[in-house]
Amino acid sequence: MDIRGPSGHLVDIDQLRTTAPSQSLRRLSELSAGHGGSHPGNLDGADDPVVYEVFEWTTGSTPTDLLCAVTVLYSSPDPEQPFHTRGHFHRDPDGGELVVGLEGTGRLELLSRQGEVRPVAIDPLTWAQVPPGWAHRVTNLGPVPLVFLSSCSAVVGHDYEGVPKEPWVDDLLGRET
Ligand code: PAN
Ligand code: ZN
Repeated sequence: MDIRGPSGHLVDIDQLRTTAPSQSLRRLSELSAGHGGSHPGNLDGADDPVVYEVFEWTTGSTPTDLLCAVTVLYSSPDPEQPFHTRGHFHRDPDGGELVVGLEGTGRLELLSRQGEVRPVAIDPLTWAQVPPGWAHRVTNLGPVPLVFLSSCSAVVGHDYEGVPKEPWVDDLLGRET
């Protein structure tokens, strides 16, 4: 059975933009520490590209409700500085997450409060788990957009404080794993 749509892709990004009830994006300048150092102010769209878009659905806002997100993480023009998501801890220390790769290839990176880093490969239709208490981000290591689905409690909360903007993993080492 072929589960791909007419475009040959599992995910139709234009359709996500039309239908997803909650949408956000991050540009390079917001993530600058890991993407080529400092960026001058007043960057225009070409100099300050969209690094990723996030599309979210939720069943409600109680602890038993679920949040589902699809992130489209674009491929960096510089393979030495691959694009990654910002990364966060969950405010709920018991709140883990399921991550499922849909398109493209990359790496889920886990970071403990003690500074331990665990890289996990992300490939199409493979899944990985974010254990409760670990910060997490995803890095695109391929030439095409990395699209992945995340699911967790709707009230898990995102905490970006104390999460380093710098790369957590040596990217050349990471590509060999
Ligand atoms: C994901 C992330 C998404 C964007 O849905 O929120 O990939 O990453 P940042 O939140 O770090 O910008 C998730 O982990 N939800 O909990
Ligand atoms: Zn999360």
